[in-house]
Amino acid sequence: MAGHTLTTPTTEFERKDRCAELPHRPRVLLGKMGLDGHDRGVKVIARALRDSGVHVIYSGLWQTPRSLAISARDEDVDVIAASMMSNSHMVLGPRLLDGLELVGRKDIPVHMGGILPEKDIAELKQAGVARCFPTGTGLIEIVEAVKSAVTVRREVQSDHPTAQLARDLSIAHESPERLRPDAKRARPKRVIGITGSPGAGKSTLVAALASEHARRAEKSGSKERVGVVAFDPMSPITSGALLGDRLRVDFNRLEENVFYRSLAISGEDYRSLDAVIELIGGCEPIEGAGTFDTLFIETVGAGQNEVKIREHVDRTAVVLVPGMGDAVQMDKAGILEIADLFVCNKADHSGQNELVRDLREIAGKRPVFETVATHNTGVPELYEALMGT
Ligand code: B12
Repeated sequence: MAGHTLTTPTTEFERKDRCAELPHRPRVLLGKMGLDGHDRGVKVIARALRDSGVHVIYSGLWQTPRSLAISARDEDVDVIAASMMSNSHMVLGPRLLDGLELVGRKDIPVHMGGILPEKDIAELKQAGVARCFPTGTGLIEIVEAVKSAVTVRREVQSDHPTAQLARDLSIAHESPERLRPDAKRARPKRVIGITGSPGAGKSTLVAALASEHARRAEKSGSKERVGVVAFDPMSPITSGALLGDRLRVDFNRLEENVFYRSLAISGEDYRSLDAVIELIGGCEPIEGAGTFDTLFIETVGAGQNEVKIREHVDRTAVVLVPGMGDAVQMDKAGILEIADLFVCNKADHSGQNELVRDLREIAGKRPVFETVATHNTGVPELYEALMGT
């Protein structure tokens, strides 16, 4: 194997940690506002940034300025990089800036790129867009621009409690010794771990559970809010990460009813998780709303022996999908032992009967649920079991 290296780039862009010298890993929100589906550019940028050591949050197509502003605040990003391809930049750009002010983080800089006619750029800058990148901008230049937005994290200049929380979480996760000692902490009423192999549909399931919570709270007039912490893997080579779980959640509809935070980790390093959980539970309610009483923790795609999540949560659901392996796999020690309940997701796929049968065999008294998270099938029943109702 001489001459082969493990670091062969997966894209045309060289994988390299270009951010090691910064005060913290840059966090960037890649935003696609508007109704068009041009996502090729944003995907190219996402990979280049990740391969440079940046933590990239992608919230998906069709975001509104408001949902993007909420995402930027809750993810505590250093910069928003908005890709504009549909000739709506002159309307949506200024609305995004207004949105940031309304959610308490007008200090987050906005970079804008894509199809931006030269004549519009001066006007966008005058409106407050920090930098503009028309088509043809090189990837290194985009990475450098993101890096230049990183400043030392201090207490956030905002009286919005969720903005404070988001900053506290960044510090607790990356440099806990710098966490302000007066940050309020309380464990939420319920902390639920959702784990399982990569591709099991955990993100979609968690999004469906959080929506179910918000829907029921709205219907019953309850003020309880729900939080989600979603972990994704950090590159062992560049320390970069692509945090894409957020795109499963419809923030255009859920607004402030769900607090969602993506975090990158290497392996099963859940060192910061207890602090993260307690900070979310201790967050002051925003006007007219309640505290975060229920919290879902979504693990990275887990292998057979990844069981540490159990130490931090009250209840663990292990999610599996049909066609994963034969019954012998079920008898192995590890992740299946930590389940308080099992979920066979994608239960409309072939092999579902076999999986459910095998699970029932090993489950003992533990329940087995069948869901199709993309259609919300089985989600209300699972939600009730997890809530203990
Ligand atoms: C490929 C393409 C498509 C594909 C999209 C595939 C996809 N999943 O993205 C398809 C065929 C589906 C498509 C459809 C349409 N398209 Co089209 N499409 C293009 C085309 C030819 C290339 C875009 C592209 O992918 N480029 C490659 C990527 C890598 O580059 P990029 O997106 O420009 O991104 C780079 C830079 O711009 C920059 N960048 C981009 N965003 C950001 C953000 C930040 C913060 C930064 C720093 C940098 C940055 O960095 C990227 C990497 O270098 C452009 C024309 C062109 N030459 O740009 C038209 C174009 C964007 N399309 C256009 C139109 C009108 C349409 C349609 C409405 C056509 C129709 N009548 O049906 C539909 C819309 C469909 C929909 N659902 O939205 C127009 C938009 C006009 C405008 N904005 O004024 C363009 C400009 C063509 C034209 N000249 O008229 N399209």
